[in-house]
Amino acid sequence: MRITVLAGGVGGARFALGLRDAARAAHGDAAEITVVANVGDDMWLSGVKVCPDLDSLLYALAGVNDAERGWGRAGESERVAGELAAYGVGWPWFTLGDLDLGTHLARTALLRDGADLTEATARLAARWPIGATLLPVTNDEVPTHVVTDEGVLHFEEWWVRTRAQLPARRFVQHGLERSRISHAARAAIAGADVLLVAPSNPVVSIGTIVGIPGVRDAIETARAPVVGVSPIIGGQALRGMAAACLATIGVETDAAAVAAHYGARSDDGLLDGWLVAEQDAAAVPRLAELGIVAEARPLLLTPGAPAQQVAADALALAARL
Ligand code: GDP
Ligand code: FO1
Ligand code: CA
Repeated sequence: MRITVLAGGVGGARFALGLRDAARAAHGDAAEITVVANVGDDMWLSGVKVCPDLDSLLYALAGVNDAERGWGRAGESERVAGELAAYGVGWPWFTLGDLDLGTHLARTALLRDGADLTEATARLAARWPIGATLLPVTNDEVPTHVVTDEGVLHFEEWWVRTRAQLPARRFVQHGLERSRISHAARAAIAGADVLLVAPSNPVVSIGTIVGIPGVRDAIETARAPVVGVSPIIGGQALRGMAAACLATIGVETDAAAVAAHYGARSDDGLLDGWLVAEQDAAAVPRLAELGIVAEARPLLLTPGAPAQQVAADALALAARL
Protein backbone atom coordinates (compact mmCIF):
# COMPACT_ATOMS: atom_id res chain seq x y z
CA MET A 1 0.00 0.00 0.00
CA ARG A 2 1.76 3.09 -1.26
CA ILE A 3 0.55 6.26 0.45
CA THR A 4 1.78 9.64 -0.71
CA VAL A 5 1.02 12.77 1.27
CA LEU A 6 1.51 16.40 0.29
CA ALA A 7 2.66 18.32 3.35
CA GLY A 8 3.98 21.54 4.84
CA GLY A 9 5.87 21.76 8.13
CA VAL A 10 4.11 21.52 11.47
CA GLY A 11 0.59 20.51 10.34
CA GLY A 12 2.19 18.18 7.84
CA ALA A 13 4.44 16.63 10.47
CA ARG A 14 1.66 16.09 13.01
CA PHE A 15 -0.41 14.37 10.33
CA ALA A 16 2.54 12.33 9.03
CA LEU A 17 3.14 10.92 12.52
CA GLY A 18 -0.49 9.83 12.78
CA LEU A 19 -0.33 8.42 9.26
CA ARG A 20 2.73 6.33 10.04
CA ASP A 21 0.87 4.73 12.98
CA ALA A 22 -2.39 4.29 11.06
CA ALA A 23 -0.70 2.78 8.00
CA ARG A 24 1.31 0.35 10.11
CA ALA A 25 -1.81 -0.68 12.06
CA ALA A 26 -3.73 -1.29 8.82
CA HIS A 27 -1.06 -2.63 6.48
CA GLY A 28 1.97 -3.59 8.60
CA ASP A 29 5.24 -3.68 6.67
CA ALA A 30 3.36 -3.35 3.37
CA ALA A 31 2.72 0.32 4.14
CA GLU A 32 5.03 2.64 2.22
CA ILE A 33 4.63 6.29 3.10
CA THR A 34 6.11 9.06 0.96
CA VAL A 35 5.90 12.66 2.11
CA VAL A 36 6.14 15.24 -0.67
CA ALA A 37 7.16 18.44 1.10
CA ASN A 38 6.88 22.15 0.47
CA VAL A 39 10.14 23.98 -0.23
CA GLY A 40 8.72 27.50 -0.59
CA ASP A 41 9.95 28.44 2.90
CA ASP A 42 13.55 27.47 2.07
CA MET A 43 16.32 30.03 2.11
CA TRP A 44 20.04 30.61 2.29
CA LEU A 45 20.98 32.16 5.63
CA SER A 46 24.43 32.63 7.20
CA GLY A 47 25.89 30.56 4.38
CA VAL A 48 23.66 27.51 4.84
CA LYS A 49 20.58 26.19 3.14
CA VAL A 50 17.64 26.06 5.54
CA CYS A 51 14.55 24.01 4.63
CA PRO A 52 12.03 24.67 7.43
CA ASP A 53 9.29 22.31 6.30
CA LEU A 54 11.61 19.41 5.39
CA ASP A 55 13.30 19.91 8.76
CA SER A 56 10.03 19.98 10.70
CA LEU A 57 9.01 16.75 8.98
CA LEU A 58 12.41 15.11 9.45
CA TYR A 59 12.75 16.02 13.12
CA ALA A 60 9.17 14.99 13.95
CA LEU A 61 9.40 11.65 12.15
CA ALA A 62 12.78 11.03 13.80
CA GLY A 63 11.32 11.95 17.21
CA VAL A 64 13.96 14.61 17.85
CA ASN A 65 11.78 17.70 17.37
CA ASP A 66 10.96 20.37 19.93
CA ALA A 67 7.24 19.63 20.12
CA GLU A 68 6.47 22.47 22.52
CA ARG A 69 8.10 25.23 20.46
CA GLY A 70 6.83 23.69 17.23
CA TRP A 71 10.10 23.91 15.26
CA GLY A 72 13.71 22.87 15.55
CA ARG A 73 15.41 20.23 17.69
CA ALA A 74 14.63 19.18 21.25
CA GLY A 75 17.43 19.90 23.74
CA GLU A 76 18.78 22.65 21.49
CA SER A 77 21.51 25.15 22.41
CA GLU A 78 22.31 28.42 20.69
CA ARG A 79 26.03 29.07 21.08
CA VAL A 80 26.75 29.47 17.37
CA ALA A 81 23.71 31.72 16.94
CA GLY A 82 25.19 34.00 19.60
CA GLU A 83 28.46 34.20 17.68
CA LEU A 84 26.65 34.91 14.38
CA ALA A 85 24.65 37.68 16.07
CA ALA A 86 27.87 39.17 17.50
CA TYR A 87 29.27 39.31 13.97
CA GLY A 88 26.01 40.82 12.72
CA VAL A 89 25.55 37.94 10.28
CA GLY A 90 22.14 36.41 9.55
CA TRP A 91 18.78 37.48 10.93
CA PRO A 92 18.91 38.30 14.67
CA TRP A 93 15.24 37.30 15.03
CA PHE A 94 15.71 33.92 13.31
CA THR A 95 17.65 31.48 15.44
CA LEU A 96 19.65 28.64 13.97
CA GLY A 97 20.28 26.35 16.92
CA ASP A 98 23.53 24.40 17.22
CA LEU A 99 22.00 20.97 16.52
CA ASP A 100 19.82 22.42 13.79
CA LEU A 101 22.90 24.05 12.22
CA GLY A 102 24.43 20.59 11.98
CA THR A 103 21.56 19.64 9.67
CA HIS A 104 21.92 22.78 7.57
CA LEU A 105 25.70 22.39 7.33
CA ALA A 106 25.38 18.75 6.30
CA ARG A 107 22.73 19.62 3.71
CA THR A 108 24.83 22.49 2.38
CA ALA A 109 27.93 20.27 2.15
CA LEU A 110 25.99 17.64 0.20
CA LEU A 111 24.58 20.27 -2.17
CA ARG A 112 28.04 21.79 -2.65
CA ASP A 113 29.34 18.29 -3.50
CA GLY A 114 26.80 18.07 -6.31
CA ALA A 115 23.80 16.35 -4.73
CA ASP A 116 20.37 17.71 -5.57
CA LEU A 117 17.95 18.50 -2.75
CA THR A 118 16.23 15.11 -3.14
CA GLU A 119 19.53 13.26 -2.66
CA ALA A 120 20.66 15.54 0.16
CA THR A 121 17.33 15.03 1.96
CA ALA A 122 17.63 11.25 1.58
CA ARG A 123 21.13 11.36 3.06
CA LEU A 124 19.96 13.38 6.06
CA ALA A 125 16.92 11.14 6.58
CA ALA A 126 19.04 7.97 6.40
CA ARG A 127 20.41 8.86 9.83
CA TRP A 128 17.13 7.89 11.53
CA PRO A 129 14.55 5.14 11.00
CA ILE A 130 11.84 7.65 10.09
CA GLY A 131 9.52 5.04 8.55
CA ALA A 132 8.76 7.17 5.50
CA THR A 133 10.43 8.56 2.40
CA LEU A 134 10.87 12.31 2.59
CA LEU A 135 10.95 14.17 -0.73
CA PRO A 136 11.13 17.84 -1.62
CA VAL A 137 8.49 18.48 -4.28
CA THR A 138 11.15 20.01 -6.51
CA ASN A 139 14.93 20.31 -6.62
CA ASP A 140 14.56 23.89 -7.81
CA GLU A 141 14.46 26.95 -5.56
CA VAL A 142 11.02 28.57 -5.38
CA PRO A 143 11.20 30.89 -2.36
CA THR A 144 7.88 32.41 -1.33
CA HIS A 145 8.04 36.19 -1.27
CA VAL A 146 5.44 38.33 0.45
CA VAL A 147 4.49 41.63 -1.12
CA THR A 148 3.72 44.17 1.65
CA ASP A 149 3.33 47.97 1.76
CA GLU A 150 6.85 48.10 3.20
CA GLY A 151 8.44 46.10 0.41
CA VAL A 152 8.89 42.48 -0.56
CA LEU A 153 9.95 40.11 2.23
CA HIS A 154 10.96 36.48 2.25
CA PHE A 155 8.09 34.45 3.71
CA GLU A 156 10.14 33.56 6.82
CA GLU A 157 10.85 37.25 7.48
CA TRP A 158 7.17 38.11 7.09
CA TRP A 159 6.16 35.32 9.45
CA VAL A 160 8.92 35.19 12.06
CA ARG A 161 9.90 38.89 12.24
CA THR A 162 6.50 40.53 11.68
CA ARG A 163 4.38 37.58 12.94
CA ALA A 164 2.12 38.20 9.92
CA GLN A 165 1.15 41.57 11.40
CA LEU A 166 2.24 43.38 8.24
CA PRO A 167 -0.63 42.90 5.78
CA ALA A 168 0.38 40.54 2.96
CA ARG A 169 -0.87 41.93 -0.35
CA ARG A 170 0.35 39.01 -2.43
CA PHE A 171 2.42 35.82 -2.22
CA VAL A 172 4.83 35.21 -5.06
CA GLN A 173 6.78 31.97 -5.51
CA HIS A 174 9.96 33.29 -7.06
CA GLY A 175 11.17 31.10 -9.94
CA LEU A 176 7.99 29.02 -10.03
CA GLU A 177 7.58 29.06 -13.82
CA ARG A 178 11.11 27.76 -14.33
CA SER A 179 10.76 25.07 -11.67
CA ARG A 180 9.80 21.47 -12.25
CA ILE A 181 8.44 18.67 -10.09
CA SER A 182 11.26 16.26 -9.21
CA HIS A 183 11.29 12.82 -10.82
CA ALA A 184 10.96 11.20 -7.41
CA ALA A 185 7.94 13.31 -6.41
CA ARG A 186 6.28 12.66 -9.75
CA ALA A 187 6.83 8.89 -9.36
CA ALA A 188 5.50 8.98 -5.78
CA ILE A 189 2.30 10.66 -6.97
CA ALA A 190 1.88 8.54 -10.10
CA GLY A 191 2.56 5.26 -8.30
CA ALA A 192 0.50 5.90 -5.16
CA ASP A 193 -2.45 3.78 -4.12
CA VAL A 194 -3.72 6.67 -1.98
CA LEU A 195 -2.94 10.38 -2.23
CA LEU A 196 -3.45 12.53 0.85
CA VAL A 197 -3.34 16.28 1.36
CA ALA A 198 -2.20 17.02 4.90
CA PRO A 199 -3.93 19.70 7.00
CA SER A 200 -1.23 22.16 6.01
CA ASN A 201 -1.35 25.82 5.09
CA PRO A 202 -3.51 25.92 1.93
CA VAL A 203 -1.64 28.91 0.51
CA VAL A 204 2.07 28.78 1.35
CA SER A 205 2.42 25.00 1.88
CA ILE A 206 -0.10 23.11 -0.30
CA GLY A 207 -0.59 26.08 -2.65
CA THR A 208 3.13 26.20 -3.33
CA ILE A 209 3.37 22.42 -3.85
CA VAL A 210 0.53 22.23 -6.36
CA GLY A 211 1.78 25.37 -8.10
CA ILE A 212 5.03 23.67 -9.12
CA PRO A 213 4.76 22.85 -12.82
CA GLY A 214 4.08 19.14 -13.23
CA VAL A 215 2.37 18.57 -9.86
CA ARG A 216 -1.21 19.18 -10.98
CA ASP A 217 -0.62 17.04 -14.08
CA ALA A 218 0.77 14.22 -11.96
CA ILE A 219 -2.24 14.36 -9.63
CA GLU A 220 -4.71 14.61 -12.50
CA THR A 221 -3.37 11.47 -14.15
CA ALA A 222 -2.73 9.49 -10.97
CA ARG A 223 -5.01 6.53 -10.45
CA ALA A 224 -5.19 6.95 -6.66
CA PRO A 225 -8.06 8.75 -4.92
CA VAL A 226 -7.09 12.11 -3.35
CA VAL A 227 -8.31 12.82 0.17
CA GLY A 228 -7.51 16.02 2.05
CA VAL A 229 -7.80 16.90 5.73
CA SER A 230 -8.98 20.37 6.66
CA PRO A 231 -6.48 22.57 8.51
CA ILE A 232 -9.38 24.86 9.40
CA ILE A 233 -11.60 23.84 12.31
CA GLY A 234 -14.69 25.85 13.25
CA GLY A 235 -13.56 28.78 11.13
CA GLN A 236 -10.10 28.95 12.68
CA ALA A 237 -6.59 27.94 11.76
CA LEU A 238 -5.16 26.09 14.72
CA ARG A 239 -1.97 28.04 14.97
CA GLY A 240 0.26 29.94 12.62
CA MET A 241 -0.58 32.26 9.80
CA ALA A 242 -3.02 30.32 7.61
CA ALA A 243 -5.91 32.75 8.26
CA ALA A 244 -3.77 35.72 7.17
CA CYS A 245 -2.62 33.80 4.07
CA LEU A 246 -6.17 32.82 3.11
CA ALA A 247 -7.39 36.42 3.54
CA THR A 248 -4.67 37.57 1.14
CA ILE A 249 -5.89 35.26 -1.63
CA GLY A 250 -9.55 36.06 -0.90
CA VAL A 251 -10.53 32.67 0.55
CA GLU A 252 -12.58 32.54 3.74
CA THR A 253 -11.01 30.82 6.75
CA ASP A 254 -13.50 28.00 6.55
CA ALA A 255 -13.17 24.25 5.92
CA ALA A 256 -15.62 24.24 2.99
CA ALA A 257 -14.09 27.35 1.44
CA VAL A 258 -10.64 25.74 1.49
CA ALA A 259 -12.02 22.58 -0.15
CA ALA A 260 -13.79 24.68 -2.79
CA HIS A 261 -10.52 26.55 -3.36
CA TYR A 262 -8.70 23.22 -3.91
CA GLY A 263 -11.57 22.16 -6.16
CA ALA A 264 -13.10 18.79 -7.06
CA ARG A 265 -10.88 16.49 -9.04
CA SER A 266 -13.83 15.81 -11.34
CA ASP A 267 -13.71 19.54 -12.13
CA ASP A 268 -9.94 19.88 -12.77
CA GLY A 269 -9.31 20.43 -9.06
CA LEU A 270 -7.41 18.48 -6.45
CA LEU A 271 -9.84 16.60 -4.22
CA ASP A 272 -12.01 13.51 -4.35
CA GLY A 273 -12.57 13.51 -0.60
CA TRP A 274 -12.25 15.95 2.29
CA LEU A 275 -12.36 15.46 6.05
CA VAL A 276 -13.84 18.33 8.02
CA ALA A 277 -14.11 18.67 11.79
CA GLU A 278 -17.34 17.66 13.50
CA GLN A 279 -18.29 21.29 14.13
CA ASP A 280 -18.08 21.87 10.36
CA ALA A 281 -20.50 19.03 9.49
CA ALA A 282 -22.88 21.50 7.83
CA ALA A 283 -20.33 21.81 5.00
CA VAL A 284 -20.74 18.15 3.97
CA PRO A 285 -23.83 18.49 1.70
CA ARG A 286 -22.48 21.71 0.18
CA LEU A 287 -19.27 19.96 -0.78
CA ALA A 288 -21.18 17.01 -2.26
CA GLU A 289 -22.74 19.50 -4.69
CA LEU A 290 -19.22 20.47 -5.77
CA GLY A 291 -18.30 16.82 -6.33
CA ILE A 292 -16.23 16.39 -3.17
CA VAL A 293 -17.16 13.55 -0.80
CA ALA A 294 -16.81 15.09 2.64
CA GLU A 295 -17.07 13.56 6.08
CA ALA A 296 -17.10 15.13 9.53
CA ARG A 297 -14.65 13.59 12.02
CA PRO A 298 -12.50 14.72 14.94
CA LEU A 299 -9.50 16.48 13.37
CA LEU A 300 -7.33 17.46 16.33
CA LEU A 301 -3.88 16.02 15.74
CA THR A 302 -3.06 15.35 19.37
CA PRO A 303 0.00 13.04 19.28
CA GLY A 304 -0.73 9.33 19.64
CA ALA A 305 -4.17 7.75 19.21
CA PRO A 306 -6.08 10.92 18.13
CA ALA A 307 -3.62 11.77 15.31
CA GLN A 308 -3.59 8.11 14.25
CA GLN A 309 -7.40 8.13 14.10
CA VAL A 310 -7.45 11.24 11.88
CA ALA A 311 -5.12 9.51 9.43
CA ALA A 312 -7.09 6.25 9.65
CA ASP A 313 -10.27 8.19 8.83
CA ALA A 314 -8.56 9.74 5.79
CA LEU A 315 -7.43 6.29 4.60
CA ALA A 316 -10.91 4.84 5.22
CA LEU A 317 -12.53 7.61 3.18
CA ALA A 318 -10.01 7.03 0.37
CA ALA A 319 -10.80 3.30 0.40
CA ARG A 320 -14.48 4.07 -0.25
CA LEU A 321 -13.84 6.39 -3.21
P1 GDP B 1 3.94 25.07 8.71
O1 GDP B 1 4.66 24.85 7.42
O2 GDP B 1 4.78 24.83 9.90
O3 GDP B 1 3.18 26.37 8.74
O4 GDP B 1 2.86 23.91 8.79
P2 GDP B 1 1.82 23.36 7.74
O5 GDP B 1 1.65 24.25 6.56
O6 GDP B 1 2.10 21.93 7.50
O7 GDP B 1 0.51 23.37 8.61
C1 GDP B 1 -0.05 24.53 9.16
C2 GDP B 1 -1.52 24.27 9.39
O8 GDP B 1 -1.65 23.16 10.25
C3 GDP B 1 -2.25 25.40 10.04
O9 GDP B 1 -3.08 26.02 9.09
C4 GDP B 1 -3.09 24.72 11.13
O10 GDP B 1 -4.43 25.11 11.08
C5 GDP B 1 -2.94 23.25 10.83
N1 GDP B 1 -2.97 22.42 12.01
C6 GDP B 1 -2.15 22.49 13.08
N2 GDP B 1 -2.53 21.60 14.03
C7 GDP B 1 -3.63 20.96 13.54
C8 GDP B 1 -4.49 19.95 14.06
O11 GDP B 1 -4.35 19.46 15.17
N3 GDP B 1 -5.52 19.54 13.26
C9 GDP B 1 -5.74 20.08 12.01
N4 GDP B 1 -6.78 19.62 11.31
N5 GDP B 1 -4.95 21.05 11.51
C10 GDP B 1 -3.91 21.48 12.26
N1 FO1 C 1 10.38 30.02 13.88
C1 FO1 C 1 10.37 31.06 14.72
O1 FO1 C 1 9.31 31.50 15.09
N2 FO1 C 1 11.54 31.64 15.16
C2 FO1 C 1 12.76 31.18 14.76
O2 FO1 C 1 13.78 31.72 15.18
C3 FO1 C 1 12.79 30.05 13.87
C4 FO1 C 1 14.00 29.48 13.45
C5 FO1 C 1 13.98 28.36 12.60
C6 FO1 C 1 15.17 27.76 12.18
C7 FO1 C 1 15.15 26.66 11.36
C8 FO1 C 1 13.93 26.13 10.94
O3 FO1 C 1 13.91 25.04 10.13
C9 FO1 C 1 12.74 26.70 11.34
C10 FO1 C 1 12.74 27.82 12.18
N3 FO1 C 1 11.53 28.41 12.62
C11 FO1 C 1 11.56 29.48 13.45
C12 FO1 C 1 10.24 27.84 12.25
C13 FO1 C 1 9.75 28.06 10.86
O4 FO1 C 1 10.57 28.85 10.09
C14 FO1 C 1 8.30 28.54 10.66
O5 FO1 C 1 7.49 28.39 11.77
C15 FO1 C 1 7.71 27.76 9.53
O6 FO1 C 1 8.50 27.76 8.38
C16 FO1 C 1 6.33 28.27 9.17
O7 FO1 C 1 5.92 27.62 8.02
CA1 CA D 1 6.02 26.06 6.19
